[in-house]
Amino acid sequence: MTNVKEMEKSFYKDVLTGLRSVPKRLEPKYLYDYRGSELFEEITKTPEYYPTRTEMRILKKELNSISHYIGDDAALIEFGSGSSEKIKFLLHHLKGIKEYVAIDISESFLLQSVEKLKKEHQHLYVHTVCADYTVPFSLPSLKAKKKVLFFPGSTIGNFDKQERKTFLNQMSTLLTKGDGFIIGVDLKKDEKLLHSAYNDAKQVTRAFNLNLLQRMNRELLANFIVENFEHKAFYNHEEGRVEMHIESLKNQLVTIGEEEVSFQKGETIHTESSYKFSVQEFQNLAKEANFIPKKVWTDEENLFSVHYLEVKA
Ligand code: AVJ
Repeated sequence: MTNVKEMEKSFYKDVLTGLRSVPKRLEPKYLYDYRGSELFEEITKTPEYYPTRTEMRILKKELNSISHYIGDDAALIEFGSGSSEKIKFLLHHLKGIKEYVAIDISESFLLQSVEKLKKEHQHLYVHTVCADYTVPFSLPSLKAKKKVLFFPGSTIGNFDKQERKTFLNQMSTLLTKGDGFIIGVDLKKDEKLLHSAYNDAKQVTRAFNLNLLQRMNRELLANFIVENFEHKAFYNHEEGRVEMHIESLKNQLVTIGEEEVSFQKGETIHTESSYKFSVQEFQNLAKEANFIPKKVWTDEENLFSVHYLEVKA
């Protein structure tokens, strides 16, 4: 288990480093405290945010094919247990899953969602790991014959070029020859659709982004005045990613713990990138990280893709 005090210390350190950088930035993982995880769940229910719903539709449509790739004695290992709908669905319908490992950075969220699962699947071996999967960690020892990693929601899109390389390589080291990796990847598409997915009318995405300021107020004794900042999200064509920023609406000075940080009017904190890929682009990445792309499932409108990769050696 990760020590909470240690986590808070590194949050403080990372915040100061990020806000003293030019341009200012904060790692997207910090968006997901308990409140942030709740708000993300709410985002997935907005009409504009298509990824979660589309991925779920693909899983339903392709259940038989997925079952074939998973096999009859597998441990499913999930990153980010916030996506409980997808997991519930797979565990309920795929008899080949004998064991389940939930890995999440938010311990309270993790324990809560896993408690329910245990009650509903009494014959399933369930393990929880509270970890930051952007740094190396190891898996508990498992009983099932085959390991299949499950990384839905296009969270891979949060990582920059180097981070996703490291991540995919690290995932392949958790596995042995013949093990699998099911990963959801958001596809490149019409810019207007992307824009509205990150600028929903009910402004849930705005609340999700600005919660990061409130989190710093709560946990780091910062004094951000939330009204003095605004949510900003747009598609960056050259980079092939949606960028989410928090924009300062005026020149201002903010205290964070013992330190002060100044903001110029119009200056932003880059809080998240969400890269979009073509099927080919993603398969090439997978190949570079010791995986064989075995199968890709998509929806009819080509909004989203789910890949089955097999580890090579
Ligand atoms: C959970 C990282 C996949 O990038 O679409 C949703 C997070 N941010 N709306 C995404 C998010 C703003 C989401 N991921």
